[in-house]
Amino acid sequence: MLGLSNVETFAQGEILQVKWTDSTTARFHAIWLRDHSPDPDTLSPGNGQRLVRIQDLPAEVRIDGVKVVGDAHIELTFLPEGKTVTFDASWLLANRYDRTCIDTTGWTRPDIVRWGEELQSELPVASYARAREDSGELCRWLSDIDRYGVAKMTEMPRESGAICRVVDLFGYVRETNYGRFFEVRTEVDPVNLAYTGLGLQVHTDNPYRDPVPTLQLLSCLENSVEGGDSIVVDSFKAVEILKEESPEAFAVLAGQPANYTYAGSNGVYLRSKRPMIELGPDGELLAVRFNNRSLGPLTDIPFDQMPAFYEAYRKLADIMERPELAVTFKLRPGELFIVDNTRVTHGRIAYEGTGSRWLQGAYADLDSLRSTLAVLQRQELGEKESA
Ligand code: NM2
Ligand code: OGA
Ligand code: ZN
Repeated sequence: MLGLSNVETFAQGEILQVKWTDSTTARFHAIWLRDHSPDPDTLSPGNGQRLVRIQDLPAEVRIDGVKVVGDAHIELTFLPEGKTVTFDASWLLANRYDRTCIDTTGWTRPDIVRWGEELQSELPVASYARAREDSGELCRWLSDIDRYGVAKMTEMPRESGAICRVVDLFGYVRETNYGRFFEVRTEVDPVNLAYTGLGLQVHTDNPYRDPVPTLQLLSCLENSVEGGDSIVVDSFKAVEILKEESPEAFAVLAGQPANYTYAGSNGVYLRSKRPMIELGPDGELLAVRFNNRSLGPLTDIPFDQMPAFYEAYRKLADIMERPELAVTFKLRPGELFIVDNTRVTHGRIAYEGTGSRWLQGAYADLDSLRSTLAVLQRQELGEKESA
């Protein structure tokens, strides 16, 4: 653990500067520190939730007096309250925001790996049987999904609905109008083109929902037909290429709202208005919505911008279909794949003829996947440290 080398205040106590022994230096504002005071009147000791409103904290808060306690704690007194609180120096280090060398692109999280066809031979995979028994194996699988946005699972129980047991490993099924889980096979009078033998261009599912399900799973019970191979493409990679090759096209898709709709079955009329490329306030790439079947009438794009939008959409679609971006595989009975549905698009080639194809699908969400992952990682770290 890093020790403290110097702690002082500036600007009449409005700023605290902390220097650690590796010469990492970070400034903190008094209001930020006061807001995060780890005392039982500010943060509930049981659950860490804040007990006060922002207006309960003095706007003119200043730090009056700093004391280093041992090598790992800093004691601060806040005025005008005269409140003394002890901060953990390693907590401050982990949560510092005064970083000059902050990644200014800030485009995707640094641990996200954008991939193309090279992932074909290294598609992350885990066995259901092992992941259920071994939390290290589960942790690795979830971490791969977090980083690559896609993974396979093998050795699933060969029974209808087993897909929900995979979701149980990390989170909760997101039930929708399609059911808790749904059958993906050729049907008479299909309510969705997924329930036919047609090929499906790579897409993210349910862009017409807001919020969209952030994880999609597809499991295989039978697949003896000709065709029906699965395709996955990292849309974050595709968008990166679009941004490089045509910044204007990127700007249009990120800057104009698209409309998505689904009204294929009785009693359902889903609509959303969201950009095809969604960026955060700092320019971070947050999500892609790409689905040729479900793009609704675009009604909220200015008349003059419409041709540019369609041109940009075509460009992105062309990139999405570049062979060097595609990873393909044919699901076998007992196998499943999962995608981050805000990022990795999936599709299939057409199938027909003799044999049968029976997949099941389900939705879930990334928040609980990442939560489970974080808990398992902390557990692993603890085990390593105590070993
Ligand atoms: N199904 C498989 O988002 C979509 O409409 C793709 C979804 C019907 C649940 C298909
Ligand atoms: C879907 C889908 C692909 C397939 O159900 O959403 O994209 O392989 N299916 O059937
Ligand atoms: Zn789909």
